[in-house]
Amino acid sequence: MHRSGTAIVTRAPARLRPQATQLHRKGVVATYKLHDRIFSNRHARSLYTANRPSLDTVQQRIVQELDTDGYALADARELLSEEAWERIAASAASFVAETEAGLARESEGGGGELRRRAGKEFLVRKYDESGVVTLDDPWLDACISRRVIDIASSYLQLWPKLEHLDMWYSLPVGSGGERRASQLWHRDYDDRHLLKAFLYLADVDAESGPFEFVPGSHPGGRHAGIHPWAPMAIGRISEAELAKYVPADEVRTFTAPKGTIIFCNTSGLHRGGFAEAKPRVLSTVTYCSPASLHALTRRNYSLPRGTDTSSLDPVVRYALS
Ligand SMILES: O=C(O)CCC(=O)C(=O)O
Repeated sequence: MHRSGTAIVTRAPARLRPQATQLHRKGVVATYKLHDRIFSNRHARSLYTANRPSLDTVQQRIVQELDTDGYALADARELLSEEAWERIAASAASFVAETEAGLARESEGGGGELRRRAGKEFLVRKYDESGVVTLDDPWLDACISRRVIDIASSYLQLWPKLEHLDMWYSLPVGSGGERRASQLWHRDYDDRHLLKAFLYLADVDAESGPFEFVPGSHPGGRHAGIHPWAPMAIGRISEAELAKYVPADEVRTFTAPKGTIIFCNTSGLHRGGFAEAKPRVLSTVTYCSPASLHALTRRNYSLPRGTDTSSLDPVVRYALS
């Protein structure tokens, strides 16, 4: 979740807003750079180096593919137990049932309780900006399992922070609609040390808004220089603009069955969720560096007050702190 405003912007008189916004941006960028180079990320890197996990072959493959291409695919059951997967699938079924009941109420003139943002009405979120998530939540439990979090730390080469967690229901927008917001090509502002995972909770075909990515557009990749990542840059890139640099057949479109996990450094070029005919349902998680939480982003969830995290693995406690 974006850190969009500070007092310097919100309290500035209207005529001074542009200057205040500029000042705010400069401050945020400088804070991010300091935390990335010197303050918090240095510590997160040394924690990783001192506690390097040993990865199995599935984890190694994923990290290697992330390094080369900026994305990697896996089946949920390669990383999670059958029971863990069944629990996630059951919580997805409840979310879908609640969402579809809410949509039915809306179409009858009632509703209003579904979590949707202005400008992004096509997306219903389970938590949005303020989820209270218990440690036994099936998706959180998977995201803090060593099997998954060790992929994040090994790819990012630091102990990561778990910044964002949600389940999404992308509404069909009908054919002939126009892409908006994250349905357009963009790089995420969150961090350059970024790893998202999307777990498809229903089969995704061309009509249900597959996630798409330009392989090699992540930092360090062969296409990193196309409208390169910069802190706080949120520009969208048109299809025609992208085509100047990347032939259409290089773009990866992830139509895939239920249970597929897409790991991706989304500071690379990506888009998705343009569901024309069928809804798309997925769980998503974002791991980032501490510098991002200091300067660019805020968590979208919290643990219930009083949650005891003392018995958690230190890397997990760090991710949630
Ligand atoms: O919904 C999608 O597939 C795109 C998501 C996206 O742009 C993001 O998570 O940054």
